[in-house]
Amino acid sequence: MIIDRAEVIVTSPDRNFVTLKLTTEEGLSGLGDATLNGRELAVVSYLRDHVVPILVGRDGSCIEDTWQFLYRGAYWRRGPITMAAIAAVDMALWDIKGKAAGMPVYQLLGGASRRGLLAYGHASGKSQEELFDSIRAHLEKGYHAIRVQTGVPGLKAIYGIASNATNVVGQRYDHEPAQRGAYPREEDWDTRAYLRHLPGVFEAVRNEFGPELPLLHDGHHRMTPIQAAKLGKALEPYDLFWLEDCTPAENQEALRLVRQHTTIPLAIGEIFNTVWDYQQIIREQLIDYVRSAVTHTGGISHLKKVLEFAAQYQIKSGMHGPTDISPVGMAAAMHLGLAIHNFGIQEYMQHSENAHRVFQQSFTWRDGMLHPGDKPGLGVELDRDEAGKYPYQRAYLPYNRLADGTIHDW
Ligand code: CS2
Ligand code: MG
Repeated sequence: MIIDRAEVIVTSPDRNFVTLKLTTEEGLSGLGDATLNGRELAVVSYLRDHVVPILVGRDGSCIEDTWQFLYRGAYWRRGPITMAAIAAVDMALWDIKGKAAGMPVYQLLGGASRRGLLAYGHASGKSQEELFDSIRAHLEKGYHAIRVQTGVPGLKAIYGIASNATNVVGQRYDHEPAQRGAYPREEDWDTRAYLRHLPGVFEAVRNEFGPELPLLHDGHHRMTPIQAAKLGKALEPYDLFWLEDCTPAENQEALRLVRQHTTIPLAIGEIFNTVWDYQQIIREQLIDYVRSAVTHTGGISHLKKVLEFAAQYQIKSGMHGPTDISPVGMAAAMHLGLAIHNFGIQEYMQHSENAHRVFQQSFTWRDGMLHPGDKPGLGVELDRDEAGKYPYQRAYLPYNRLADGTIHDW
């Protein structure tokens, strides 16, 4: 199965996506997601300038060997750009292997461990009324688990909060994608105001929607360890499924302090790239869910290793699935999630209709659960004509400042 062609396709149906397409001499093709939100072209160059020239002519059936060749061979290991590029190659090779075998990728990974994948969506609102409307809209769309993000009195713009009331699934692209434009948008932040406001919001949500609905929250790296501990304690009565990214977790030790004070489940890792980023927090059981995306963690081959390591400590998966993970990356997550034993939950934010036209997919979404489908490979095809209608557009994630002008984690 010699790789004959490797192409990098950039398309922007409502947001930018970077896709690697590998084709073998036999004419089998595979797709891999290499999208790095707001820094897309860096991965394009890494692939086009450094990876494509050494892929062509290799035996595409050797997935692990190709992974090691790209990881060890580069000498410069880890990091989001390298690992997104390797992930794209890895996904594309699993896709090809599945097509060659006539099996969906989850079968090659050991077969299904469950009927489907519980998925959560993103509800948000500036006010309680908008938030409740958004939660109701998600319930109507079939979600059985919901992430709750809220505006904070006194703050104008917060990442993850839709800026208008039409926060209906599939219709709102005004939050979370990197914003198109020449310069990143500035938002504002005040941690004390947030800590005062959030517990009351969860109390109101529980009173309105009852005790059973799994609720999640993303702290987006904004708290110090002691602030995170305080928030975890304050949220305990509302029985959250998880509190995500409570601190900037590249300081893995910070989580020890959080753990000493609260039993709230912790989820971390959407900005991690390798098992090495998880070494301490998994071994010391400082988290409950691994948030990595297949796209940003070296592909199916590497994330599977991270999740198997996590399984030894009863830590589960909670794979990243906002709209900056392309339909190809989402498909890879679904195949992996279906096969592993320690699946927890899958984030599923839903792509726009234009994105669905570019990427033809075979997954199903029923009763709050995802399933990757049974087409051979990953089950996604890319329509080149549709992709060509949407050229790349410069886009940046926002940043934020405190009232005195200090830049803060967003
Ligand atoms: C968020 C993401 O989905 C999440 O949990 O944290 O929206 C994240 O900020 C973006 O993927 C960044 O690209
Ligand atoms: Mg997050």
